[in-house]
Amino acid sequence: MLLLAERLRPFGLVARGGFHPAPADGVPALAGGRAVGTLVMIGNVGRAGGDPMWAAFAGERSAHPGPDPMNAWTRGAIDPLARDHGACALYPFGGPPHLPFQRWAMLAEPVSPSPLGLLIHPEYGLWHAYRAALAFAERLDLPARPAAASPCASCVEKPCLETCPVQAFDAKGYDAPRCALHLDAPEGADCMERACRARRACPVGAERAQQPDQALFHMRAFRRGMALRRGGA
Ligand code: B12
Repeated sequence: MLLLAERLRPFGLVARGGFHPAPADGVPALAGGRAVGTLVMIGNVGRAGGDPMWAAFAGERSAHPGPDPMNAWTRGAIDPLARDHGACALYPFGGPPHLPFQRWAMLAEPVSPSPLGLLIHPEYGLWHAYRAALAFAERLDLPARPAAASPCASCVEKPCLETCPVQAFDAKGYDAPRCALHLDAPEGADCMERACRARRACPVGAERAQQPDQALFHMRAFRRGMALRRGGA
């Protein structure tokens, strides 16, 4: 695992725990139908002053001129590493169908669903994501998953549910088309340029929020994805 951490560091990525999958966890079998013995989650975590993954990606962005530069960059980082470790690389993108990364994340580390649908981490808050998972045939020794209560359980005011300018979030879920319409309008500039206002309203790990260049990149990707779903450009 130490070697893995060293290989991930230049990309600003980190190993985010792992677990030994059960058949119900939806982890695809390896080539030849062999069951996965260990799944290790890989992702990025925001830091005050900037997300190290963003810094690494930004330096290589021009090498990936296609429509999904971060996904292409991620494959470029993870595929060789998986090969060298004798693992199979799985990715959160490329669906539908989507691999259940959020379900896997909850088995690997102390994250839990926030009212926004994003998983919240007790330290990183909402400022983290998953970029890949490494599937090993072997049942590797793993440290025990630390237990931690969800910060949302003791949050009385729930500012995340009060802050969206178009009330795209409520107890029933996330109205993504409503959110995207707002982002298309001039009034959406604040969410576009500084990241989702509801996400920023959460006090947990707030100092780790994305810097404007990273926020704009992700929000543009989200808006482009929503336009494609609508059949737009
Ligand atoms: C489709 C998708 C979307 C869709 C629809 C999401 C939706 N809520 O309907 C759209 C395009 C709208 C979207 C948007 C965004 N997404 Co998205 N998305 C996905 C994707 C590719 C698939 C999700 C899915 O359908 N999985 C299939 C199901 C079967 O998997 P599952 O893990 O078992 O699903 C469980 C969770 O979804 C969970 N769950 C989800 N919502 C809720 C809500 C509650 C209340 C509860 C209890 C549980 C819960 O319950 C499910 C059952 O176990 C995932 C990546 C992935 N492969 O998981 C990213 C992912 C969920 N998205 C992510 C992110 C960050 C975003 C954005 C914030 C990106 C951005 N712009 O910065 C935006 C949100 C826009 C905003 N306001 O900022 C991250 C979330 C990381 C985290 N901290 O949890 C993921 C995991 C991708 C990643 N690279 O890490 N997304």
